[in-house]
Amino acid sequence: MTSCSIIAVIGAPNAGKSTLVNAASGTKVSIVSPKPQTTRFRIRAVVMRPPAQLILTDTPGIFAPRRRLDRAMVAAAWGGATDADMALLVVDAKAGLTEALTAILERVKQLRVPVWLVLNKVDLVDRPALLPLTAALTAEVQFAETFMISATKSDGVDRLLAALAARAPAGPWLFPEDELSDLPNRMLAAEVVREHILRLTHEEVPHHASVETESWTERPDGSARVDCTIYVSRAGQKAIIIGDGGRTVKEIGRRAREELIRLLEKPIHLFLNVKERQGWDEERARIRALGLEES
Ligand SMILES: Nc1nc2c(ncn2[C@@H]2O[C@H](COP(=O)(O)OP(=O)(O)OP(=O)(O)O)[C@@H](O)[C@H]2O)c(=O)[nH]1
Ligand SMILES: [Mg+2]
Repeated sequence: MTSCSIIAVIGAPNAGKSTLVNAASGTKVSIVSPKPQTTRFRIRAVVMRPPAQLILTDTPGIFAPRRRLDRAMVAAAWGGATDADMALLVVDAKAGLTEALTAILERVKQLRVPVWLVLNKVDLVDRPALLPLTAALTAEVQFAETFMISATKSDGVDRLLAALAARAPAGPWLFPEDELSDLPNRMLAAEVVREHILRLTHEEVPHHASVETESWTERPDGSARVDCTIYVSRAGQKAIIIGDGGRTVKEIGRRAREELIRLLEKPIHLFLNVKERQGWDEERARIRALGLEES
């Protein structure tokens, strides 16, 4: 008899949620960067542990939102948790009990679904230091289970998946078993471009950049032409993304293209166009284009 569980992966920005989801699925479904607020919308990864199918929902990090975009992101994260059978609260063990995490715990208490605590980045801290942190967290919220993992090293991830599979409620699989994620290729391309913007630019630029795939054309030779637009809020940000003589945007394109070729296993011709669009992060259409609904 098959079983199936929808598991929301929630937590503060930069806790390692997307890294965990990628480690669990054995491929890259969600972009990762050292900067907070990397993930902007929910992405479902399908992880097969027959007879169980685990659907891990990666969500945006939860923080105090200011912009319309931020509010939609945080709403997507909490929405992910309410729609799920259970939730994993991923905590950066190095960062510990931050103010942001304290605020998240307050709302986690009100969730109706079971929540497991996943202490991540244990490779960065001494084991003894984990005990007071675990005690402080479990004093706040009654977690059904606690796991200690290193998502980058894939330490403890298998054990976590085995426990999730054992607990999955009986029922039919919701996705075809060879499906890795629910992310369409157009969104994947835009996300991979954004990942390299996050990696190659700094300060306010990454958070004011958004990427949309304008067109995707399959060619008779089996390759695809992909045109993406990078939206930024100000002329200065556009200049930074373009770089001296177009150096930065070329490098973003080169890295993104290489990665897309690897992920999609076909030749890709990637064209990037940078547009200044003041206030895009307050624009409903741009936010909807990211797959976010407003609450
Ligand atoms: N040392 C170490 N670093 C980790 C681990 N897991 C994630 N990281 C790093 O932490 C940073 C953030 O990882 P992400 O997976 O993007 O974090 P996230 O929680 O998805 O972040 P948002 O999408 O911004 O909410 C990246 O630089 C990761 O490489 C871990 O187990 N150990
Ligand atoms: Mg993420």
